Amino acid sequence: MEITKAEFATSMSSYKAPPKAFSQIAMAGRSNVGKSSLINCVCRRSKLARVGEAPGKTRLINFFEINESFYLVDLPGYGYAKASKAEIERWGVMMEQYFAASEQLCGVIHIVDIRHEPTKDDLQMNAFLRARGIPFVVVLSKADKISRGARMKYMAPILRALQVQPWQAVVFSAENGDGRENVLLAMEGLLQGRPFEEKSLK
Ligand SMILES: Nc1nc2c(ncn2[C@@H]2O[C@H](COP(=O)(O)OP(=O)(O)OP(=O)(O)O)[C@@H](O)[C@H]2O)c(=O)[nH]1
Ligand SMILES: [Mg+2]
Repeated sequence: MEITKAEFATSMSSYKAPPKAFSQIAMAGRSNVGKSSLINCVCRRSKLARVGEAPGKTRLINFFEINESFYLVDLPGYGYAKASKAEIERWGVMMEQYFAASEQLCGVIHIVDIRHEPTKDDLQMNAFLRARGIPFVVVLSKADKISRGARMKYMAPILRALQVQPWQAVVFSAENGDGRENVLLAMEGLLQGRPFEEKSLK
């Protein structure tokens, strides 16, 4: 799959069906992990989704229409340490609502920072997706921050904690585009309802 057309569709603070009944792939992960950057990288558009130096940039549920056939959904991140109790609560309600109501959701890209072991929130997201039976692919972001040789060392404990096999996960950098093809394959797999395996590249 290649993305030939990408445009902002709509933003919402509480879930309502977007304009078209397209399949949706949502980006989930900690605040600042690179969800919005991943959307920009796969679409090759540096300013499609708003990216922030500081965590808590994406506050609403943002829909991007891709190839006139599906939506990429940019969700606000979790685990932002400086968020107030009220904001955390608002986030929880928004997410709960989104996952409960979005009938067209066909899968989630769960993004975690390759440099850090999963947080309690990451584990919770993982358990939530499994409990709801929502197909997901784990993407390890910011791979440009570590050397290639160190990848396996960083990946192993993360994948163990999330109970994902190495060939089912994608190592990715929005900075240099490493792993972009695999992210696209993973998205294609979610849209077609088949699991992603890196082998399928070869
Ligand atoms: N080096 C490097 N930096 C990245 C990468 N992906 C994102 N960043 C940087 O990380 C910061 C946060 O990126 P965002 O894409 O806004 O993160 P987010 O997950 O959407 O954050 P929230 O909207 O707050 O939940 C920005 O300064 C990005 O430039 C990456 O692959 N490599
Ligand atoms: Mg964001």
